[in-house]
Amino acid sequence: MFCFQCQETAGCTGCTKFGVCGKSPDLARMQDLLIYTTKGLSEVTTRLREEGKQVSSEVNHIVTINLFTTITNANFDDAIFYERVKETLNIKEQLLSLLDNKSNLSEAALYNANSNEDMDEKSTKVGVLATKDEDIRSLRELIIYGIKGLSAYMKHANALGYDDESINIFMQSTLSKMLNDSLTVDELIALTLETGKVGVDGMALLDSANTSTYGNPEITKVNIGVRNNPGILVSGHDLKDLELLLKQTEGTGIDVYTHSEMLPAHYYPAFKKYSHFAGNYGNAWWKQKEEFESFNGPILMTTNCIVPPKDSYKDRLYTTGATGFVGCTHIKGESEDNKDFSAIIEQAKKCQPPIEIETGEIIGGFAHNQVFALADQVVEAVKTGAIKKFFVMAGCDGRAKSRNYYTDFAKALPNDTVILTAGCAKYKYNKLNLGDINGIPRVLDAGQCNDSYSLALIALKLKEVFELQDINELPIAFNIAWYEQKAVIVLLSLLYLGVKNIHLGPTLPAFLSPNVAKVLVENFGIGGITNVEDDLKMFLG
Ligand code: FSO
Ligand code: SF4
Repeated sequence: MFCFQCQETAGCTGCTKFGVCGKSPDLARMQDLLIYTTKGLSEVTTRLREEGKQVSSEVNHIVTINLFTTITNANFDDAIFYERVKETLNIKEQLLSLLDNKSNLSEAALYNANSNEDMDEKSTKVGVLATKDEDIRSLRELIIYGIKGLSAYMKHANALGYDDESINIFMQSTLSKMLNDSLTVDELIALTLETGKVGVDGMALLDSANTSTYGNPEITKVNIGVRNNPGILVSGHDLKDLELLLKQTEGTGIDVYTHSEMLPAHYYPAFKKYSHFAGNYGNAWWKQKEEFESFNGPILMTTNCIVPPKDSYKDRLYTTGATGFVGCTHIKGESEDNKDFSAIIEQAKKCQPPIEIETGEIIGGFAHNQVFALADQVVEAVKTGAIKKFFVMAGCDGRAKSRNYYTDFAKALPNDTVILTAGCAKYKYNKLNLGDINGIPRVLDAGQCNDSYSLALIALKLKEVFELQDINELPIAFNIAWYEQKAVIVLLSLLYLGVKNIHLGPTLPAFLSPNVAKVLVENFGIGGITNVEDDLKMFLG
C-alpha cells in the first residue's frame, strides 16, 4: 500500500505497511481501485456531456459518494468498496454504450472486472505511485484530495436537496484529467487554483443549504455536562442525519448529544426546539476511544472521523452515509422516507446514562450572519485598538502531540487578539476561557470545517468596511491546523480568494513534492510552523 493523503501519514512520507489511521493494505488498494474506476466513470460522463448528452444526478451522486468514502477515517469496511467498485463499473458500462465516439478513451474508462479476483489484481496497480513523476503525482494528488474534500461538502448539500451541476461537471472533468498524461505541471497548477475556486462555490452551496434549511447560526451556549437519561451521541458533519435522529427520538426519553464536528449543530435555530437535544459530549475525533466508552449509549457516525473502535463499545457504534466499519451496524437510507434509526433508539433505551466527564458551557455560533450583526462592535474594537489582530486557527485536530502547539499558541496570544475558528481544531482551545474583548469572546467559533467559508466572508466584509484593496492588508493572520482532505479544499479555497502567508501545521503535507511546495511558498507565501515563541513574534511582527 501507499497512502499519504493525511497529516498523520507514517514518518511524514507515506503509510506503506498499515495506515496510522487503521487502514489495512487490502482496504487501501480497494480505495485506490475505487478512485481509479471513479476517474474512468468521470471520463465517460465528461465525454457524454461533450456530445451534448445528459448525465443524471444519480450518476453525479455516485461520483460524490465514492470520493467521500475514501476520505481519511470515513470507511473501514472492505466489502463496501467491492460493492462501490461494481456499481461504478456497471453504470460506467451503461454510459459507455451511449457514447458515439469511443476512440482514445483511457484504460480506466475501458476497464471492467468479472470477479473480485479481477478487482484484487487491478487494485494493486492503480495507486498513487502509478504516477512516476514526483511533481505530477504531487499536483494530481493535491487536486484529487481537494476534490475529495469538496465531495464531502457536496454530499451534505445534496442531503438537503441542494445541488449544482457546474460543480459536478468540474469535479468529473477534473477527475478525468487526472488520467491524462499530457497535462503539464503548469496546467496542473492552474487546475489546482480552479479547484479552489470551485471549492468556494461548493462551500457557498453548503452554507446556503444549511442556513436556508436550519436558519443562520446564532450565539449559543452549549452545555458540556450530561443529564440523567440514556443518550445517543451523534458525530461527524451531516446535519440532515442529526435532524432525522432528533425527530425519531422525540418523546422516547432518550437525549441526543453532539460529538466533535457535530457541536455546531447547536448554533442553528432549527435544532433548538428539541428539548432532548442535550449538549455536546467530549472533544475532537481522536479521543473517542475513551469518550465513547464512558458515553454508555449508542453512537452514530454520520461522516469521518472514525477511530477503529474498541470491542467494548463496538456493538454501540453505528455508521451511516459514507461511513462504515466492519462489524458495526450500517444504517441505510437518505431521507425521512427511508432512514430508520429505530435500532439505535431501541438499544439506547437499554443503556445507562452517559458518565459526566466535564461540566460547564462553551460558546459558539459566530458564522457570517451573526458576526455581520456584530460588525459595528467588531469594527469599533479594531478602530480603538482593543482588537489588534485576528488569528484564523481553523482546521482539524489530531492525535499528534505536536498539536499541543495550538493550545500553547492560543494561551500565549496577547489579550488584544481574537481567534476565528472552524472545524475540530477548536477543541485545542475552546475550553480555555480566554475571556472577551468588550463583550466579544476571544474565540469565535463559526462552526464545522466547511464553515471556514464563513471566516472568508467575514474577512471579505472587514476588507470592505475598512476600504482596503487587498484581503492581505487586514490585521488577520492564518495559522491553520490540517489533518484530512476537507482541510485541503479549505486551503485551496483560501488561496483562490487571494489569502497569502497561510501557515500550515503541525507539518506540511507529505504529498507536496519539494518543487510543488516551492511554488506554494513563492506564489502564496505558504509556510509551516516552528515554535510558539518564534511564531508569535513572526505573526505579531
Ligand atoms: Fe475534523 Fe475529521 Fe471537519 Fe475533518 S472530524 S478532521 S477536516 O473529518 O472534517 O474537522
Ligand atoms: Fe496513512 Fe493517513 Fe492514508 Fe491513513 S489516511 S493510510 S494514516 S496517510
